[in-house]
Amino acid sequence: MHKIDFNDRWVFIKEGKESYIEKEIPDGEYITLPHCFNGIDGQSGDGMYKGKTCYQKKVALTGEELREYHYLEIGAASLVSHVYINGILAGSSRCGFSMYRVFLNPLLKEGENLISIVVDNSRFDDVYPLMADFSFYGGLYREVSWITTRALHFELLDNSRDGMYITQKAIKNGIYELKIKGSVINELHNKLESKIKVTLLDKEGNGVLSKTMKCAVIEKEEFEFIEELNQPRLWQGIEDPYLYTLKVELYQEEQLVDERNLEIGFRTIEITPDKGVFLNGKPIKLNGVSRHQDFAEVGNALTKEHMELDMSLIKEIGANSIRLSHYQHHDYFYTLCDRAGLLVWAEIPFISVPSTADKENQNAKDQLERLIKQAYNHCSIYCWGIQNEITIAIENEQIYEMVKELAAIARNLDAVRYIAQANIHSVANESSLNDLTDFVGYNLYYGWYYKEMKDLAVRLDEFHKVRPNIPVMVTEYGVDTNPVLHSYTPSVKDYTEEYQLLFQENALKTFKEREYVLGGYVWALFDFGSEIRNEGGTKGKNQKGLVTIDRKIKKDTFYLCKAYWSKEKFVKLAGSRFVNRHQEENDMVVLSNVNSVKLFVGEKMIGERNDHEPVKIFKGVKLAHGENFIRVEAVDSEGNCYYDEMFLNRVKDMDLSYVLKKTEEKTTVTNWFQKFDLTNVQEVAIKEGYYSTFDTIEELYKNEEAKAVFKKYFGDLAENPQMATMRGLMTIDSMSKRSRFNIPKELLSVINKELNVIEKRK
Ligand code: GCB
Repeated sequence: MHKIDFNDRWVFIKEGKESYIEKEIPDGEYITLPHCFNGIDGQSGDGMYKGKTCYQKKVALTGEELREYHYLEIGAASLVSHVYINGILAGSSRCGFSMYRVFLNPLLKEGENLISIVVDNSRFDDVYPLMADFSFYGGLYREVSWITTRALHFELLDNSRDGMYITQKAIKNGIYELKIKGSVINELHNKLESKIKVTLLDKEGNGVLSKTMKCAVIEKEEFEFIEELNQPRLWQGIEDPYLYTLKVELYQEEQLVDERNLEIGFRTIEITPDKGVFLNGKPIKLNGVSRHQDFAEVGNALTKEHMELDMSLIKEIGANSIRLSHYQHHDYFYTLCDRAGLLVWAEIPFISVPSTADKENQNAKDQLERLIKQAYNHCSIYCWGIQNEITIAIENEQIYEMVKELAAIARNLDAVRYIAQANIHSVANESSLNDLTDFVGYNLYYGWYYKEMKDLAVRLDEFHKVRPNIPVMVTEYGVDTNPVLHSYTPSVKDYTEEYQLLFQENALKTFKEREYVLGGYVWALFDFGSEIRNEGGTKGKNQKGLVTIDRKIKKDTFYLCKAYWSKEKFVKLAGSRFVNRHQEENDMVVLSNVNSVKLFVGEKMIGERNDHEPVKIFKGVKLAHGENFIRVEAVDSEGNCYYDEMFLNRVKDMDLSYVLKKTEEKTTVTNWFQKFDLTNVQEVAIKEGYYSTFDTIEELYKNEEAKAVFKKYFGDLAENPQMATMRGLMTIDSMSKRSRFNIPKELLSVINKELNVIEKRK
């Protein structure tokens, strides 16, 4: 297989005329892939383009070249795409985060060929994600490659990436089994003799294992090697992410015709309900971050440099695990994770609400199949996440069935890895949803969307008590934070850096104190585009990141995590952006993984600490009027020094630019029910054939009277774009189970009294 970049000089137009399928775009723009057409508007919060677009490129081929076999590999195109060669459909994909390939030969001709790719990011009722808190960027946003093969080659069209699957597992006392299973294709469909050779090389390039197998191929032939390896050097996570290279060569009569070089790590991962996670038999708390793939101004059109920058930040913070949410990420990113030693939670966008248009849930199944087949060979991946908060609107048997089916598909495709899910907090501990995967994650926002920070520990302990046999972790926790906002008295929904710090510290302590908690994934490492958001002084972004979307500002909480997780010694003064201080006495927060720390104001040392605490607070430090130079000095046990410094300005009056102007916030969280009388409410026995709180909003809306009742209590709620997508699923009853709607139980009876007298027409 010969693969070349096919990224330069595409012609792009942000419209999808039928004629572009076969005719050249007259006045398009020249672009280079990867390309996203929502790089700016997908993060502006002012509405983004959603619709058809077209990418075109010409390629000239000679008669001789046509005797070879040609494939186009599309890294990813969002959300739905169709590839046309000289006006004829050659292939398409409804899995906007996965790679796909198209066999070109039947449609190619000698001379010039026109390739048109129509990419559409409109809403499709049967394509995930349907609804989520991130921007559904459109574009041909990963690289495109042109692949040329000989007649004999490894499989290219089974939705896998490598045409083979490598499985490693420990079988006994330091002995590992290495299984390589794949297929060889013969384009000529006449019998060809081939030979497959596998060689395992260590980092220095020494052969550790070598095996050859003969294989006669007519059309397609499967092959399988099962070898044993004694005492391989293990992949030890971030401590020592040791990788071997597996070279798999395909020969036709002694001539090398195809080849794969795949990195592989040997490791065992055990997840227990009471003692947490074990990597190669050693306990490891998952100090995790979550990542969305987008970046300021380019949307999801990432280059290798973007991904390497992200990885350098992940390494800096000291995370040992990552949740790559909420969809399949770039293959190179999984490779970076293998090399960095991160344990990866990989997942599909079966998120928020299931499709009512796709009864078979085919799109979720397809995305799962592609994720697993394409990412299978990455040793960093320890689990497949099959759903995220899929019960936001409603939790019922149908959804359980869907999750069950996805779990079965994942198990069938990968017998070794764990299968997991991330539940919304409203899923009861006892819910049978929790029984459908090997372990469970909960997205818990106690102290942000609901209740208080301390309730995180309460909830986890309750879960563990009720479900002692289900391993549990926190798959999301976080708070929106705008690094220009500051407070002496941080509180929920103030969006300050100081509140994020408190929130994060509470969570990290909670995990640390509980052996049974597998760990947590902070939501999120980077701010990300979310077209539906307008809060915390910013539009179009979710600001729960520890780093801003342009990766330029590391919020204080970044260093808090670093102090907890990283072995790279450092010291950092929190609050350096909270420059103008109107109080004389200030608590100085020092974040460090070095025990011995001294704090200075000007030349004067005003305090010293020597302990293991990652957060060291120097209380009531007095500031003089005007500029104050604050310096912190840390010395480790070997005598190495680390410094940080900042200027603080003592001012007379409070700097109001640090306080959020509460104008834009109008969320669905209200107390509007207070205006209804809920005293002495009697329960209503629901009559069949009449409307009730158990009908979906869509059904209520079909009847003018029932709609009026709904509107009386909820106003235009059902018409806001987010709710609109849930109308077919959500009932008033299911809304009442979501704390953000704040619906008192008694209100259901009040509403039923009015709804349950309206007869349903046949
Ligand atoms: C969640 C979702 C995630 C959101 C996050 C939030 O539970 O899984 O996609 O971005 O909450 O910030 O609200």
